[in-house]
Amino acid sequence: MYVYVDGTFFPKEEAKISVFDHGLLYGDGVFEGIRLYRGCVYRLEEHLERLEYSAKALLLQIPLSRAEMAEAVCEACRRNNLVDGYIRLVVTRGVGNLGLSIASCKKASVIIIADKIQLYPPEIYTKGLSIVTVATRRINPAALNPAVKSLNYLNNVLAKIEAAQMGALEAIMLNDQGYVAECTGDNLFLVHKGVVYTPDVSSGALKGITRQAIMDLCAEMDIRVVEKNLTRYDVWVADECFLTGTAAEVVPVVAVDGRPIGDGKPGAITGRLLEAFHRRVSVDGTKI
Ligand code: PXG
Repeated sequence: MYVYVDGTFFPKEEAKISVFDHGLLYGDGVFEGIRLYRGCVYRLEEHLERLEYSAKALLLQIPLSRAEMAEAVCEACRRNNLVDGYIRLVVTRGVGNLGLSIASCKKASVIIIADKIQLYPPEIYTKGLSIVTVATRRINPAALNPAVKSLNYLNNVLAKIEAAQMGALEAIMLNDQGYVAECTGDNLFLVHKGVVYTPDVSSGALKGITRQAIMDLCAEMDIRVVEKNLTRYDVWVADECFLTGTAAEVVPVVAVDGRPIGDGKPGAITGRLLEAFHRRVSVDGTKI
């Protein structure tokens, strides 16, 4: 495997960054997780735009243009002979002195890893996932807006640890007002009486690219989508629940907090969306 670091492809073992990189010292940086399906990078422009917005919010100058970044992502896939895979794009603040100040960091570093990812065992997609609500709240947007996909993922890591301690593979995180925000690495959707619901991004959810893809599919399929504040009660009484994310794709949820969702089996609308999503990803995207 070859990993891109600042313009050069290194064998996996030799791909390294400095211990003085503020990405490591302070979690000062941004990232994207992107999928490659049948030689096409899925929604690459959207991912690069979100990366640019995350960087802009942190006053982080990405050293490559949008077009150069797109080309580097495609080249990373080609170098690794990938047809289906997962791309981790990271921009760190770069090497600096000790101390939080960004002033000593002269140039951001760009890392591109093109690999495979499997978040859940395959049977989860047909049988469904059981998840729990955890006590760890989603970070307040006034402290660090979750719309910024930063290298500070401790909030999510803590929630994931809590989920694992309860024997669950994923966790619902509430915001500081007690409304559902999202899961640790996925957005959450409900279906109730034929209408699809998802928390508004102001809840503290990431503006997920898979979330948007599902909303686009709903529009095409004449399924109404409502973005609003959702409570745990709304989740418990929903007919269906599913999660979306680049790594996770579309995952049916069949139980939450020990309560079956609907009849405790993956729902019909979830199934239709999952199928439509898979049909779409294998034809859409930027050819590498
Ligand atoms: N919420 C959070 C907090 C995320 O980190 C999503 C929602 C889904 O967004 P997208 O744009 O991917 O539909 C994410 C994305 C990983 C991994 O390695 C996690 C994500 C994406 C790719 C890989 O666990 N999370």
